[in-house]
Amino acid sequence: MRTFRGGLLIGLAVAVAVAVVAITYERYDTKTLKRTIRRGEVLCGVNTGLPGFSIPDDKGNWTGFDVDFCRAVAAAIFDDPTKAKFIPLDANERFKELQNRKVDILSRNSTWSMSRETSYDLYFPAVAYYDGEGFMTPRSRNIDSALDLNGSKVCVQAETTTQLNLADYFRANNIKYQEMKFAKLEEVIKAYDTGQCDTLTADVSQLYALRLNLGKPGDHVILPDVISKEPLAPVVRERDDDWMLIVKWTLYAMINAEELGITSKNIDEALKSKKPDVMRLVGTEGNYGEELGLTRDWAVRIIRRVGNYGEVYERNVGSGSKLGIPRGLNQLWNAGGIQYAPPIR
Ligand SMILES: N[C@@H](CCC(=O)N[C@@H](CS)C(=O)NCC(=O)O)C(=O)O
Repeated sequence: MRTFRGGLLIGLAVAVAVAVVAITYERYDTKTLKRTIRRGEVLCGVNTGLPGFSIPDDKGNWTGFDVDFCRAVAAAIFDDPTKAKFIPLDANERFKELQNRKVDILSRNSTWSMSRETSYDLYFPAVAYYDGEGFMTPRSRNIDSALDLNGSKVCVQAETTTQLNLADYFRANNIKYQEMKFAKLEEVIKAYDTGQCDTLTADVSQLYALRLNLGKPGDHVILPDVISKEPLAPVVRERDDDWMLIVKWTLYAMINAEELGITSKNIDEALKSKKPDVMRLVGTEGNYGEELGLTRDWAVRIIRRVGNYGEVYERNVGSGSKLGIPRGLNQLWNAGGIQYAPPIR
């Protein structure tokens, strides 16, 4: 009886030890790709609600440019864009939660800056959207240049690059203003919409998005001035190279597909193409996808399920959307913009 009880105790101790090792491994395994495949879904940190970029409808279905990028990563890995799970993160918590492994990737209007890479131990693999900070004012103020904002009350969200640029710009131009800083986006919008402040500053793409949610969107103008560089990029943890490469090349596959004229509609024809660049992208020549830890048809999966860069841009924030933001800098390099993907070869 005693040996039976002893055996039981040893068995229990071994089971507990195995469970502890398994949990620790799951938590501290730095290989996000392995963890993602094991889990069967990509955990994606997105904005709490920004039309055109990431917003849930009343049934909890997310749409937007940043959302589609995560779906493209899920398509590359699982051939299934629905294998992306969206976790809303506000400006303050986003980088900490990525570090804490709450998400595998941040796809959330986040500006790539040097200090964010160095001080948070994070990595911004490639620029998904070239943006810059701007201003919105009520049309009734009749202001058409940021240099005429003297004496304004400017609403801004804390823990953003926006807040720092605002101070720099007004100081450099010797313009007086009153900063009205809020922790939450809802507070910023409410303060602007109720007239507590008479100017709202954010990245220009975000001004287009936020204007849609105001009481009377037509009563507000976005000034032409752009006061900063805001290269918005997905973010991953450092020292996780396999994962970083998948995120980086998912974006580059979408940009290269647009450059080569391959869309979600004509992808089957592209599979029959004899053009070397097309063949390498769609995997009928070479084994680029396998070298990434995926399959040969990884890019086909992205393009078929989600689309090329231009398709994603236009339907979410461009001409096919309520935002209607001109392509501008986000046009391809050979069409007047600066979106430029290294070649797949
Ligand atoms: N690109 C800037 C600004 C990004 C940002 O967080 N903007 C605010 C204002 S539009 C936002 O998206 N807030 C949503 C939230 O915190 O829930 C940055 O990376 O700091």
